[in-house]
Amino acid sequence: MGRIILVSNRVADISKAAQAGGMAVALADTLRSREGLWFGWNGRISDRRSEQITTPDISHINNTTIATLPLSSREHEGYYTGYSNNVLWPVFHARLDIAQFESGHFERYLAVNRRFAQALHPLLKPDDTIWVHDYHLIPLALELRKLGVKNPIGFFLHIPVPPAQIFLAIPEHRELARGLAAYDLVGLQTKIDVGNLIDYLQDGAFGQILKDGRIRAFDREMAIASFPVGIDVEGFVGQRARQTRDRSPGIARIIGVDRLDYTKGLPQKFRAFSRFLAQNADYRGKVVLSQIAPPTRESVSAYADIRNELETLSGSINGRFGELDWVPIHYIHRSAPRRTLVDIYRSSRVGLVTPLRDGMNLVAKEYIAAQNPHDPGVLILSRFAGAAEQLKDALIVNPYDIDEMATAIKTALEMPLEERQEHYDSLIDGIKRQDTFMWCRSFLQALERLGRRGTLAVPRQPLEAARKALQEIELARVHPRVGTNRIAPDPI
Ligand code: GDG
Repeated sequence: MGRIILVSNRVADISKAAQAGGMAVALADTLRSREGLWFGWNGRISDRRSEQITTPDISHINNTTIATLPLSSREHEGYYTGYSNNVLWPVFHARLDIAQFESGHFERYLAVNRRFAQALHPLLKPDDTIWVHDYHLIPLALELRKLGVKNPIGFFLHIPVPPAQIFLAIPEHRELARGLAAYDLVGLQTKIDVGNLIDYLQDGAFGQILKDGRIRAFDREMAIASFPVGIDVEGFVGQRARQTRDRSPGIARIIGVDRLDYTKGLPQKFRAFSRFLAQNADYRGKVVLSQIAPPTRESVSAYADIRNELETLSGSINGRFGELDWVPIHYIHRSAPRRTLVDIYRSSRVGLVTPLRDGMNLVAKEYIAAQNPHDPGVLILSRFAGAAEQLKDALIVNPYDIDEMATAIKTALEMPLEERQEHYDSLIDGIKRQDTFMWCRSFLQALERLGRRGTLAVPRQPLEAARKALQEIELARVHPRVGTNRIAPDPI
């Protein structure tokens, strides 16, 4: 069996993968069981001379080779901040209003991908399988193909794909599509993402769906399929340092854990909690919202704006409802140690996960995994998180609908034990089945199969599958007036 070559913007420290959590665990696990190489940026910003470097620093951990390169500050500004974080991240999360289409950044983005390809190329062997991660590196396969690389190359996008009309707003959308077409397999989080990408490729890049379900575009054929990212359930729950505390009677806690990002819907979440307190005076003094929101990408101005907005909002809500012995919102703008998250999740009555848009959202899965099966808490989940496609037994809400979220908070706090257990049983089952190891295995098996036989069983009618997924989420949504009752499908 050939080696696995992982490529990502940052290379995780595989000796500390368990603490990093999420997919670092699965990727490190794959590299443990098979010879491999992990290639990417080393996190350092050097001077201009580093733009000429195409010989990576090499180190070894067991049978894994780690190969990394620095970025110059000009590259960091154009490739990372300018294009990846100020264009691709907002547009793919359907925030055209925040995107900054400034000239020069795309060229820098391409140049870094080209330099990465030049540095990776001499390290490759003919039977390697290459797996590239995320939006920073869309053009990498095309740059490798230009250098003559014929190996199977797969790409996994961790963030959502926007509807075609939004994708089309990116000035360089066709260059990005051409880049995607250089992969053999493009993996996305959900069926809805697959539908969006195929829609775009047909309308914006004149792609065709072939009989076997693959897509032909720019004279290449690629398979596009969904591989929902999962968590390492046992690893996550098992890492707690002490016996987890169960919930204490008295004050019920609602927990939110989100990087402080404008996609995570934090102001809407705070407003919904405020609306809930305004409408349910009997709950004042009996419930708190604890929001852990570690800082990220602080050099990007939109992140400073969201931070200011949240600080103002939490201050005004606490000022309006708080008492000397009760503060309604605990807002923590710091990272919590990973092993304490299990404890915090488990002792919280409600998990409030309401992003405006999210590729998957692992916090939703971690919250359920941490629950006590005999007395589980309730997950409230945005219909716009990729996780909603799998976790339909959560209380599914529209994060733009403040009243609906306020109602869902009340429903969750008052849900009887039996109903909570029913929801939990069905959710934990799916989370255990589609865990992080299954995600990693199924993607690599699909890619290697494509490499060997050139075919892969993908849904023949991906657009139909996407439509069905959307309809199922709408059916699962909490109805604002009738609590957890599902909306009955229209009889006609
Ligand atoms: C991207 C996509 C997709 C958060 N706060 C703390 C902390 N975390 C951990 C959580 C969770 C992870 O970070 C966050 O993962 P998410 O999936 O929720 O979101 P993104 O960071 O936006 O990740 C996303 C994911 O990639 C994987 O494909 O699901 O849609 O946007 O594991 O627990 N960990 C610690 N302290 C914190 O304060 N230790």
